[in-house]
Amino acid sequence: MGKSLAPANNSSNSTSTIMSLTWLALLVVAVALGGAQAGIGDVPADQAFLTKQREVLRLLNKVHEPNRYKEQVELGNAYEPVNSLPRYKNPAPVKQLVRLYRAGSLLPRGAIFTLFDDTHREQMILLFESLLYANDWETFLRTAAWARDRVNEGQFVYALCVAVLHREDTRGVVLPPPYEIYPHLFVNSEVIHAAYKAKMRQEPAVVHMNFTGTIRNPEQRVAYLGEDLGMNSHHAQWHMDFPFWWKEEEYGIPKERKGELFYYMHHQLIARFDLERLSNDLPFVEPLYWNERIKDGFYPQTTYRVGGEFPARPDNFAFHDLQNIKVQQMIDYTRRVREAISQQAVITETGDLYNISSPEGINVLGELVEPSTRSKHREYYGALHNYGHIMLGQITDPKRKFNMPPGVMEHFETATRDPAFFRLHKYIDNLFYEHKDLLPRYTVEELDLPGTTIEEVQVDPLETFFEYFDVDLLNALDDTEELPDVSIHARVRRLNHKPFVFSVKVNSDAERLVTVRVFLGPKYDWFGQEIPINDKRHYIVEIDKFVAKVNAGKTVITRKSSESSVTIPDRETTKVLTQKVEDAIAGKAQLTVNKDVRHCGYPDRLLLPKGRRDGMPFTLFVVLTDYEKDKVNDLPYDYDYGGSVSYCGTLGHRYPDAKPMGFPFDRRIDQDSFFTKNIYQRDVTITFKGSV
Ligand SMILES: [Cu+2]
Repeated sequence: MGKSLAPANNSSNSTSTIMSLTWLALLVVAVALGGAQAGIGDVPADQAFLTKQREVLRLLNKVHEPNRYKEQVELGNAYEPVNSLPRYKNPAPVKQLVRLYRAGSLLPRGAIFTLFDDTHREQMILLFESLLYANDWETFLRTAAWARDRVNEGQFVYALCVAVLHREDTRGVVLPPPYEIYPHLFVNSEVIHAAYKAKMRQEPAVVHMNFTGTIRNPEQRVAYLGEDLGMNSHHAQWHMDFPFWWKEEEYGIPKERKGELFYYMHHQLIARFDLERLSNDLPFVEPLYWNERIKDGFYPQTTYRVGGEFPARPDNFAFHDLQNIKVQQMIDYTRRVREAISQQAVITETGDLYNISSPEGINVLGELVEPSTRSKHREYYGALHNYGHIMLGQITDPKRKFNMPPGVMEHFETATRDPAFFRLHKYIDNLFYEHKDLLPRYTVEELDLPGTTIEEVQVDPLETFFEYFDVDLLNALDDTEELPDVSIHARVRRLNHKPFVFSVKVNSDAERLVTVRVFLGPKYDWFGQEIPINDKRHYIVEIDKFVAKVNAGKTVITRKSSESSVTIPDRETTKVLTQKVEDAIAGKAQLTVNKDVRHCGYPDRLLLPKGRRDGMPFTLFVVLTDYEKDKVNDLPYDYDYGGSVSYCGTLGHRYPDAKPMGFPFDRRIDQDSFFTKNIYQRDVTITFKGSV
């Protein structure tokens, strides 16, 4: 899943195949787990690791039904967590979890879980902590096997995945893609219906899926982005890597610059959405506000697995008071946050003022607005982002009169389907920029890299197209153990681009390591007017960031689009993953495991916006900075941290770039002094080459 800076293996099936020297050993090939090319962090998977990988895949198989793996069931039945308390670093959560289970107070299996519901979330956290605090793999597995058939499946999947991502002894374990664990959240009801029909006849089927809505709704032109499976997975995985409920000190696992990353990743999602809008002749997305009607409605046309449509929102709907969150509160929270921004200081719980005028201020603000558990004052500044999700999710049944299920905005897996997601985040992003715009412009000394000049940037023709992709619906359908699985897939349309290579010609007065930062921005706005750089910076998306060595004299740095630090390739399917693991356990193949494997990452396919048929002009920027000043640790300069650091940071390391995220476009720009010799811009054209 990760990418590396090592020479790439270009085999078309994206696995690395090492032919052995003897014919006898020909059957045993080494393949990388997770579908990635073999990278720097790859090591051979031993039997102990393979067993862990297999057990995790089994635990996540058909989670809506009772566990089919007898050994795991027996392990769970025989396990009594409260008799094994010394096996947990902190036994309190598991004790409490069992107490709630015995009292029948846990969210039942089959019920809809949402992270935004306090009770649902608190119970999920108890399970997560039980799994995290298990002293060893054995205890972890027993706890998970016990919970698999006793805890709500939504809570179980979320807690298990976050635990696997954060335990030292499960590093490198690959999780199935979320759209295969719960396909219902990713495909529409029509598809599920057709899939059931096929399943009843036990016939293999491929069901075509259309995007939500009709062409009479202009927003539908960009539904391919908001409803993209990879995009939704990226967003869901990001919130697993950086949960808002994370207790850093208690868990002993720091999440450095999490508030800043919250701002930056979401800012980039909106900027990317805006570039897609421009490509489709739509203006930039407008922020929403609490006392204004939401112009565009949304009909998700998606059904929960247990039944019940996701609630729809008609056009021109207004926000309403919910039982626990009032519209006026949201307005008050906003005013207080803006006050803090203009004063460049937030009020803490003890009534002190905490300065946010330094570059680190954005992190404090991110923690305040999301909010994370590190909010400087939760009561005073509230929970603008999280409550925003809830306000939108429950907008059509604010008094719970009709007991409607949670809306798409109440799951990270489905939130980006609703165009209001981008409007909510634009409103939040504007707050972040109110703050950023108060910071001083970068000085020429901060921007320049003396002695280093970019002479030229070349790039292949940039071309995009639509293609079809089949999603495995195996887990969407109830069945019985006696019936064999038949292959039923949903066929979705998705954006992709031709792989491209760019090269940067650098002239340097000395050998040095440079961070190469590559960005793409719009050239013209919706009215066809050229956008000045100081406005353009809001719509600039990061394409890549990597470290390269330049020699004294001229150096040409080349880089492939597939190596981008923003993206990950397609996730491996559960089926392929399972097969690889079984083959490796049986000794038929050798697996390599990447301990830095990432599940979070923007899809490689979406690296470029769609552009237009007749070619759409964009601006490409390349910025070189001094790696010696950017580096935060002593790892090799070309270490790739699993491949998707730009939007996803790392797991287990510091964010590997000391510069503010989005540098140098995150602050106001004076166009007369901005373009030092190490900052280069040129026009590029993105051409959309037809549809399927
Ligand atoms: Cu989000």
